[in-house]
Amino acid sequence: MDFLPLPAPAATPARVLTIAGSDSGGGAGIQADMRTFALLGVHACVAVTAVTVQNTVGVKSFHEVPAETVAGQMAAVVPDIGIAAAKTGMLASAQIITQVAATWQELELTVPLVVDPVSASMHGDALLASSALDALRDNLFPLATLVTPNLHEVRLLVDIDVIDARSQRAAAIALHALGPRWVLVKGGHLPSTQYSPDLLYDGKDFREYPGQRVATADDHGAGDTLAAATTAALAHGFAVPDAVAFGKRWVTECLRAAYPLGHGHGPVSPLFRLWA
Ligand code: PXL
Repeated sequence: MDFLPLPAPAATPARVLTIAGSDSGGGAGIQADMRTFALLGVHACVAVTAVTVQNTVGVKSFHEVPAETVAGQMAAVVPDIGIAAAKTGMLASAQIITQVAATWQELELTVPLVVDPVSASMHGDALLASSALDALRDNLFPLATLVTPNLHEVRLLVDIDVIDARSQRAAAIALHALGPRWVLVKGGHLPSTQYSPDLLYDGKDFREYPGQRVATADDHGAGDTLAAATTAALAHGFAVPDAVAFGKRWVTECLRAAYPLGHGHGPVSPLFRLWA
């Protein structure tokens, strides 16, 4: 597959900002983002939102970072380092979401923003307070270039059960009405054995990304990796449909390279690029 151009040694790479939670198991969250950004030759700045206590079996608990510290991290890096795109992952609470949205506006950021509305781990453990859904819909979605919910998150956000292509379109329309420029309704949890069909919508046209389904139980961090690779492509100036196509190809390769780890679900792996 084609990759993004790597920066020359000692040349400053494209920069992005990830606003996300830490996964102590190293498979999802910030750690997934950093792995993908590094292997795509992108420098990632980080605003940590929460420290999760988890392994490959589940999330035991998490500790939220104070909202003003999240804002402080954003305000420290943006004017100094400069970013070409940003991504949000686990945001934990309504206070953090509200603060991230306010800070985004105070910093007058106009670069692409990918909002992955992380609500739970693959084990079903909550990573977002249920009281935070309003803040996500009202404060952050209108600032987003692209939102990337999975089917569980679609249900929480717009109360639609996606079971087929028709309901996937209905969900895209309902989500787009919340204000993001583009919506990607991910079909990874649909009951297809051959494809993992994602649907992109901008209020006008639907674009389908069939995607080969990779049969593996080691898919921890897949959503984060898709959103991170898409963000990296946006930082390189790709249009949204091309950035999504790139992200989809990248996560498919990472799923093929996923490895077993611990006693639960191993992580998708961008390390394949080291040998590619
Ligand atoms: O994959 C979603 C996700 C995002 N961020 C953190 C996580 C997870 C899933 O477990 O732990 C910190």
